[in-house]
Amino acid sequence: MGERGGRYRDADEGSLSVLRAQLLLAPRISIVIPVYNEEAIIASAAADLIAGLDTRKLDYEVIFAENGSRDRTPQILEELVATNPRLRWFHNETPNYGSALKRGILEARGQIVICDEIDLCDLTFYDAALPRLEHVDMVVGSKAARGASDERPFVRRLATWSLNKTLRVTLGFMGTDTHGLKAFRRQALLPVLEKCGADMDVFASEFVIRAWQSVRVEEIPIQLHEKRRPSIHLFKRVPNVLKQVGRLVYVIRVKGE
Ligand SMILES: Nc1nc2c(ncn2[C@@H]2O[C@H](COP(=O)(O)OP(=O)(O)OP(=O)(O)O)[C@@H](O)[C@H]2O)c(=O)[nH]1
Ligand SMILES: [Mg+2]
Repeated sequence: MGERGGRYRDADEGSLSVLRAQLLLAPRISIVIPVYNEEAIIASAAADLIAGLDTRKLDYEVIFAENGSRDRTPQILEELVATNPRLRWFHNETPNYGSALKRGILEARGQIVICDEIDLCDLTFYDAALPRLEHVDMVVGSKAARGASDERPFVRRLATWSLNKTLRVTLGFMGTDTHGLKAFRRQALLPVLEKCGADMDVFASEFVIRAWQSVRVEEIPIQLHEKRRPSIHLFKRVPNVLKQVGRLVYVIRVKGE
């Protein structure tokens, strides 16, 4: 009994000190960036982001959530993480924006998580959002709010407008944007994340819609300037988005979950 108890005590103390070490080592901010076939811009975008974060003397890690890439993105990520201990990445076989983002958030260790995109890496959003997280749980960077500007082609702005309209009418969404930049307090949003069942493009929408329903959310306008044109053909994404939004309406409105 004594020995067993002692072993348990040892194990507890061991895991407690590991936990303590992890908490001490954990950076304050985790930046999660889903990436897919980004060999053209990933190295330069990562370098610019890191330079901006270091200039601001932020305590951070960057998690590249990669899945499905068929180009040199994985090799480039491997090289990047080998040269900088603040960088991490993971890979899954199937391309899926939502599951990459979700896994990245779950792997994040910082008290604060910022979800970014490799063609944005907008540090002015970080500057505006971080102080606001003293007062709210989530800050969404909206490309459709008053004061925002969106340089994307008309058809993509129309797609964003249509999606937001659909989410407002069907799900009572109160904000103006669900995709793209967001910063949040990890502990406050983990219960929200657990409820999210959508993947692909609609995961981000479900996450933000559910956040509006249960935690303090604030939107800030952003100036959207992509470093390149969207890599995925817009129209191919529409059927899946409609299917997933339909499922979301059923789950939230009909089942009340
Ligand atoms: N892991 C992963 N990342 C993806 C996938 N599709 C896109 N991404 C990443 O998500 C970010 C945004 O992708 P874009 O191709 O710019 O898409 P977008 O049209 O601007 O996205 P919206 O915000 O939905 O309008 C980039 O960092 C991409 O590399 C995917 O299937 N898997
Ligand atoms: Mg983009």
